[in-house]
Amino acid sequence: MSLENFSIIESTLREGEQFVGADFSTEDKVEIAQALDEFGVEYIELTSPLASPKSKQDCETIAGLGLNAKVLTHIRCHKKDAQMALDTGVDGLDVVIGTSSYLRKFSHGKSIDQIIDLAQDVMSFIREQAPDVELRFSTEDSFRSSNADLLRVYLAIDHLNLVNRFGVADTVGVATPNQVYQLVSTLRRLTDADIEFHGHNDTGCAIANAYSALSAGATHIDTTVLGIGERNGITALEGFVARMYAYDKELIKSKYKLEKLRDLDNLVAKKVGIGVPFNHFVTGMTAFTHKAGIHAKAVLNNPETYEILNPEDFGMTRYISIAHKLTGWNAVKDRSQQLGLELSDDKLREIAEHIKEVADHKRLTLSDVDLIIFRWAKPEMEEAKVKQYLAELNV
Ligand code: HCA
Ligand code: CU
Repeated sequence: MSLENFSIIESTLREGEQFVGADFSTEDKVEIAQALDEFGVEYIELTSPLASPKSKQDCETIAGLGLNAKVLTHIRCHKKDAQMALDTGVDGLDVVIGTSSYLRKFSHGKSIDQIIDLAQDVMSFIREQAPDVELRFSTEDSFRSSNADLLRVYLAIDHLNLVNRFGVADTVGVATPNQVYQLVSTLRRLTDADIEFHGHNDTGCAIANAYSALSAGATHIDTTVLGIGERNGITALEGFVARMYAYDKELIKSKYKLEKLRDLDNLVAKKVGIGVPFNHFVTGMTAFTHKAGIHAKAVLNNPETYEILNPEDFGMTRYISIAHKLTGWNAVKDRSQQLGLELSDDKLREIAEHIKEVADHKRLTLSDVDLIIFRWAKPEMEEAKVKQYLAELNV
């Protein structure tokens, strides 16, 4: 298994625009596209120019920014869409058509034979117009389409040798990592093009599915910042990057500017009117917070004991929570040192016991704990003086 050569297709400006809270202005899109480009994603996918007149202008604007990332737009499998998309000057087209019985019946009403005819026609048209454009053909709701149908469609297109990439989409978030592995490896075996995976997160498998797709030979993964998209969204950029970091830290550090992730998340969160979820991958408030005394002790000795991600690589800081009944004397020692106190182990043990007793009866804050530490370490010091000292220390 070699996962080194993958690219991120960042779809915050397409799938992300389908998130209920998103309504990006041109300025928003430019700002987000630039932030994604600085982070280092390889592709930026934009809403179809057919969506609205403004969407068309935005494709032109972003295609003209001269970003390092390639700019793609996402269209239905129609010649009219294709022509309009080509006219915007983007680097590539992501073409999609539904193949599941649901979409055939309740969306476009076409049979598999009609889908094949149309797709061959549209792909050939695009290649005639634009021999160098990067071209991807994908099926929507791939994982609720019959395997036989899917293969007929993909093989018919593969036969024409026109596309750079095939996409598979878990449109409703139903696929498991095993199913993704099987479909991607089958396509890998039977076709010559690169393979892109797009996965929704309805059942919490989006990141695992993306990883499974890469393990099976996929080359491109769709993500959005904070995972935003239709319903509860798709593979989150931060989670996917964290997963790949756990696979090969140095590779990911060299591919992306990880320390820019937090600002990118804050930017997008603000634009779509949400906060970064407390437990979000990498950038969530508690992502690097340790609590239990046993954890705190080991983390203070060597953070890797309980951390697969090094917060510093992401410009984040580790936090050890001590204001609770699960605390331990090693964590209290660390905090005491931050407060400028050198205390004996016996003293620290006593203080930790006391904090536990108090915490059994009331909720503590870090300031409460700091005061307790001082009361035990320096009983002679007046409380007003302690408070002034702590305020000046500002830790
Ligand atoms: C959608 C379509 C899509 C397309 C994915 C792709 C999906 O529902 O808006 O083209 O790869 O999830 O199927 O986002
Ligand atoms: Cu989608």
